[in-house]
Amino acid sequence: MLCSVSTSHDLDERFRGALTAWSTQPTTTPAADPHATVRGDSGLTAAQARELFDAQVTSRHLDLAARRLRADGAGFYTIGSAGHEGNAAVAAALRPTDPALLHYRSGAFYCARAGQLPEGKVDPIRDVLRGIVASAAEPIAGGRHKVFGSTELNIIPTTSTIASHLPRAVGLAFAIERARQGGDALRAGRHAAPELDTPLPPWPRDAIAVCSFGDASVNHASATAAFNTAGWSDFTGLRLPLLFVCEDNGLGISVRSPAGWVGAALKARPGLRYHHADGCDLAQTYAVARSAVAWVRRHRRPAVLHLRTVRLMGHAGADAELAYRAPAEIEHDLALDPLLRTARLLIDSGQATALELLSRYDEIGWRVQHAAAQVREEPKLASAAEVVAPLAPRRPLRVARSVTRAGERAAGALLAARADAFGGTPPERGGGQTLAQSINATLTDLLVTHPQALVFGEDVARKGGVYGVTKGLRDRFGPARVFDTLLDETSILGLGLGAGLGGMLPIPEIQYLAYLHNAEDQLRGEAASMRFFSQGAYRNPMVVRIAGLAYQKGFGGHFHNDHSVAVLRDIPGLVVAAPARPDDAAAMLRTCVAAAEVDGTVSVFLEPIALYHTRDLHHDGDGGWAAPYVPPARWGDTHVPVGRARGYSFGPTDELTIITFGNGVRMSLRVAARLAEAGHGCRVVDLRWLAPLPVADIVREAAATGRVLVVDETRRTGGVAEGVLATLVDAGYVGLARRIAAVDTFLPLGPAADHVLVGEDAIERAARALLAA
Ligand SMILES: Cc1ncc(C[n+]2csc(CCOP(=O)(O)OP(=O)(O)O)c2C)c(N)n1
Ligand SMILES: [Mg+2]
Repeated sequence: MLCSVSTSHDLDERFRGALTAWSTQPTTTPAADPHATVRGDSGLTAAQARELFDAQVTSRHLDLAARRLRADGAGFYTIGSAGHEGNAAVAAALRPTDPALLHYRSGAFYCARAGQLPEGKVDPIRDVLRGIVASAAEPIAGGRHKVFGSTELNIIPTTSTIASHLPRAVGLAFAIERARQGGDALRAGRHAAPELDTPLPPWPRDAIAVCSFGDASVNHASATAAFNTAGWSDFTGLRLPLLFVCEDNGLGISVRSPAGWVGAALKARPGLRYHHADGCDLAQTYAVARSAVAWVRRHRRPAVLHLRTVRLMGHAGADAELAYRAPAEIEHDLALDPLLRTARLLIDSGQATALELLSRYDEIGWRVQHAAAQVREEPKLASAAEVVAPLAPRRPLRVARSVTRAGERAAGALLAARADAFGGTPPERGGGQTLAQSINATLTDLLVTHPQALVFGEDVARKGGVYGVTKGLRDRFGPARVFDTLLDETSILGLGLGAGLGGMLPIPEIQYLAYLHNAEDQLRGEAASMRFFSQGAYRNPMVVRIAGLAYQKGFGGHFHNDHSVAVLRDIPGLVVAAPARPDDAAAMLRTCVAAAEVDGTVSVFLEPIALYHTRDLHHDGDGGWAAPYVPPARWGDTHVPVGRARGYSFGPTDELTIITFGNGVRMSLRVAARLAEAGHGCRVVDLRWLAPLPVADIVREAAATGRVLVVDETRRTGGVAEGVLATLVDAGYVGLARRIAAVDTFLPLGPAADHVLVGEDAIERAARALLAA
């Protein structure tokens, strides 16, 4: 027996065996009132305990079914909740309107929450089984992954990346609290748009957010970021109604959490109120969860609920846990089986006999088996088109209309608010603007026209950004809409992820591209995948401004001149904007915000630092890189759609096409002017969008000359040029094509950087060589 205790069959047998044995014991307790509490002052009524027993049993049978389906080749996911079913009591302590981001072992929570809705509204058995068999009919992810998620249950699907949902949960709590304050914090900005209704989150004012996770996950950087940010926020007086639930089974796959570590680590977190319960004991879990939830709800402050659980049947179906656990240890956990504990509670409190519970267990088991038989043959996603359909749908016409309407509002109903925001002098009345000034003015306008927009990041508020790009925004709109965050990129993006879910329009800033990378999964695994894993039911619209690219004068080195965008370009569905010019930056930023609003698009808006304050193009004082600000009435006419390049033409002939972006645009324009003087006609194409690439424009402009030079300031390997050249090949381009790109290295400090970066001389040499070819 001991050697096979990990199997679903044995777990099932044990439960039956125990209840059968108990059924022969004389019942001493008289039948109790279903409204009475089952034990002491737990607050858990007998009726509730029975319902939760059902949820626990349902979850257990789903785990057993997952193993059977897997063995039959019909199921694709076996990580289960067995041993964690005490989390049903956490659901019972919450309201079904409290948004939840769940651990993959929170199956009983899911079932218990489904039970809180009117009968038949959500069928947890069918939902979960469909996830297991990757049925396209699965209601939240549609067969894209086995997740716990449901709009009816306010359960937001999470990915399998440990703890990656925790920073989002912090953001969600932030969004809930903002909304609770009547949305007034949003509207409090002096220049909010009164005629626009700020979309409020679909949760009640007094909702709280909850997120669950395992014990090993407590150590993850994303988790520590979330704990720290919640505590930090609490310390500053910011209210965050968030309950962290740690389901502590003592193991992370095969690695033990050192005895006492999880409790010590969670207790030591400043700003987090610690609660602990035996997660195998339903009544105790309920009592402690209820008190924790009530405290969070009342005080709007973060707390942690540490539940001691056990893990039954190993980590997942394929896990042979006897390889790393002693049989006695496994046996010990089995004895703590929460289902048996709840059964005992019901029997001891006179609510049910062992035989009644056994027959209930069998009845639910039968229902699960029946449903499994029905869903196992359901169609799967049948084509690449079906798989990607919800990833990042784009409606460019609506986006364009949204830009036009924002302009109409700014020129109409919001005229006074806008004038006020600009201190009486709107930017279009001034002269040519730099890139930094243009972005600053555009952000000002966006905060006027979009009352749900928030600007935040490191140093963006009081200082106005390292380069002054957000200067004055806090004064104009107040600290509720423009604020400094703590120094943690994961938390900055997490805040955006939750705020976006909560109906806001976050515009976070990452101070330097090099510092995105430690937080990149919040973009890749979380932001970009939200629509994919929820079929668009949930979205996290966001425009992440990132200062980046190279060529900074006087402030060198890799960290402030990171020019690697490969990590962004392959994130499915992510829009990557890389404006070079002030006027393009303004239009493109408006596009990104409109796309966020209309389609829930997640964009990275990559700002070339070296061009922030550049005014001239060809000669000192020519002002060729500055551009006038486009007034709102013309935003519609000057709209730049996602994925459309900008072209420039030099000279009378059409001999060469230079395809470039960012700093490369300015350098290439200068080279093109020199070539034109020498009689060579040349086109320069500014890609403007690095994802999706402007394929049609690339192909057309390349074909026009038959000689293409790609000027790519990013690294040769994985750089943008690779994408451009592949685009040309894919399109059947047969002309000449060359590229120049940066050397595959980190950038050194000082003038040595010029040895590895693309420079104007190199561009000119390459262009002349191509012209001579
Ligand atoms: C970031 C990340 N690293 C590694 C993994 C692989 N992995 C999946 S579950 C797991 C252990 C998690 O342990 P714990 O947090 O205690 O949760 P439990 O499975 O025990 O409930 C690991 C390492 C992952 N999913 N995500
Ligand atoms: Mg664990």
